[in-house]
Amino acid sequence: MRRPRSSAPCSSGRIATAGMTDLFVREPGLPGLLHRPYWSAEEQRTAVTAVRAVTEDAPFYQPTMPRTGRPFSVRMTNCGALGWVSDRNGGYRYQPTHPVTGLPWPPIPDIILAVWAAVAGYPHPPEACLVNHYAPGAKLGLHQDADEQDFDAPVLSLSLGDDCRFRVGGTARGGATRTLRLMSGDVVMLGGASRLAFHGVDRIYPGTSTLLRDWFPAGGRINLTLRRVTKP
Ligand code: MD3
Ligand code: FE
Repeated sequence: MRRPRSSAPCSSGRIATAGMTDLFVREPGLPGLLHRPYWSAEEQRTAVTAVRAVTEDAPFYQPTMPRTGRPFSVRMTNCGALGWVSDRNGGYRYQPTHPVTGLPWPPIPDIILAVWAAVAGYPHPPEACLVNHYAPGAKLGLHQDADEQDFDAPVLSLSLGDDCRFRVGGTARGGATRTLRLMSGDVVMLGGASRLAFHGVDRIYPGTSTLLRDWFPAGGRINLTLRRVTKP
């Protein structure tokens, strides 16, 4: 069920060669994408407690697609100065307040900011931390993250709870894609050539983690996506 912490993070990767990236696995054919286990089990529990506190002030809501109003199967909330939201009339955008409560987003917890500081290699803090909750059966179609003004900063993803099948391709729609299995505690960083790669979540694997059991008895996955939105 759980990957032993001592095992190689991903059998298909090879180890990069410079600086912090020594600790990452580079995926062949995906330059700029780095993937590795990051948080220990204890750190994962600390992070869940912090994210749960965020959602008490900024509850998960169900975003809808621009124009059609079709609901996402993923529920979302945010912390940080700016949050990513979507609805039928406003479309995809960043805004400083929760679309349901109207309140400012809570601050990004320190344990999450610390990952950016250690990993991102970018000299300014993230402005947005999107919190996605995938119940069993939820998925996220292939898309690009292009609602930001700053594509120089990487995007950093942290996974908590059940494993998922993550799909990533190139920067053009319709090209070849490949899949990675993301597990609780993993970090993925998308920078450089992969910053505008198409990506999505095909499915989650219910029952592969007990981390969120007390919060979501049916299981599920939480993804934290850290982004720079504006140019510094
Ligand atoms: C690859 N979330 O919220 S995070 C999203 O697991 C989103 O919830 C997924 O895609 C999730 O927009 C994937 C990993 C991720 C984030 C940004 C990327 C992968 C990326 C940008 C470029 C390429
Ligand atoms: Fe995305």
